[in-house]
Amino acid sequence: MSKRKTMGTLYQEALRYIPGGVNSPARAFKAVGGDPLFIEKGQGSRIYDVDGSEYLDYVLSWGPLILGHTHPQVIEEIKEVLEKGTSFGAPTTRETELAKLIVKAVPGMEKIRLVNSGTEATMSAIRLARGYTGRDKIVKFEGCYHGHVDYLLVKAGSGATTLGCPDSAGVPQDFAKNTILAPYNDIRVAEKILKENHREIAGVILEPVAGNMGVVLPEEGFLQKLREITKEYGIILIFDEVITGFRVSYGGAQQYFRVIPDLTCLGKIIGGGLPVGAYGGKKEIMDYLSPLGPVYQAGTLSGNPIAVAAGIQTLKILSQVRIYERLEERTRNLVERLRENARKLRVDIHINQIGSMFTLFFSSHKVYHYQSAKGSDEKKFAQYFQGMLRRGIYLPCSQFETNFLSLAHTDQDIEKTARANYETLGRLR
Ligand code: KE4
Repeated sequence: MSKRKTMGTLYQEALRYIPGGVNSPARAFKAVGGDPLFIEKGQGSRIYDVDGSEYLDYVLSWGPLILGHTHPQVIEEIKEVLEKGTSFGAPTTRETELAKLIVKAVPGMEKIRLVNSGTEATMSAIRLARGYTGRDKIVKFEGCYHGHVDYLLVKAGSGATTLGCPDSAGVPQDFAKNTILAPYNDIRVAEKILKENHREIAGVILEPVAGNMGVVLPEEGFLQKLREITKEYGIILIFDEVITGFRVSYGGAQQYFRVIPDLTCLGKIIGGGLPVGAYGGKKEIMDYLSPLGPVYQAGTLSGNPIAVAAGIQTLKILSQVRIYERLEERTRNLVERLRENARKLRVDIHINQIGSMFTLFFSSHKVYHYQSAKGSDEKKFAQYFQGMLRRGIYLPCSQFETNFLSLAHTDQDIEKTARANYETLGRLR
């Protein structure tokens, strides 16, 4: 049997063939130091690296695994569908079933188109907004990340901010000139922008709860006011719910805050860990899409039977009663313990939490927009990340990402995490 390769060797080998050794820069440990772990398997709330070390997982594949890893019913369903084939490039009944489940769950979605990623969903929703209104400009908010769409990589959050390139190279000025930036949670500036440019603005896109600056909640009335103003000017309001969809509630942030957008983008959870994205909304807008209308969008593997099967099974389990209350309760318990630890140890932190998502900022002030998020102590975060990793807790490798809990996280997991947090905070320099 060949000698097991060390993690370092695996990383060196990956570096030889893959830029940075990762297929998504968000996975690089550049902001926290050291090399990324190579993961062998996941089970419930845990992942195991190739050396067999076990970690409590708060990344959960960056959000999709709200049921935890390898949920038996999801795995069973995937295996059963797999036997019949992997892809046909033709309609299947399961695509209609997943579409129906999502349309019934998400208040603003009368029709939906399945795609393969969140990026495809936001890119397509914006093209649709432009095609429907005949206008070119788009408003996005600083710190929000909507995937790696050229003209949305402008003051983008997530890995773009983590790795210091919120405005990516390779995006011609010409592409970005139709993107207007606004500060998140500042309704006055947003209102001014919309008032002054409404004749040219096709749509406004935002994360209704930002997850890519770390978690930043909408201030009271922000979403409601944005809805009113966009409605007044016939501007398409697009909620990017790739993170919040089926995360903060079964109907997403739009149900949680009772603000209904014209279009919604989804991803992550609706694929149950396989590649699925979706966008949808009002029927009269969605029917502008090819083959009915003039806005083209397509995809070889869109609505793929295996991915759709994982999504259907995941949503069916999530539709059961009290699932979200249980997730929120456990998350609140953990967050309260972390706040108490920081108080006892006199460490300046600020935690934003909603549903089963939260971020612990190394900041002495409230974090309510991109600038205040960026004011966090990233060095201290890196030390914290490494200390928690040494104690078997796997966190997102960036201060500007979201921690997620799953249905598989137990009270014992919370206890272990709170203890590791206390020991780690206690040793921060
Ligand atoms: P994908 O293309 O990565 O499936 O989705 C893009 C996207 C769109 N909208 C929101 C609100 C998102 O959070 C994302 C992707 N999220 C990042 C992490 N915050 C995914 C991790 C990664 O890029 O590897």
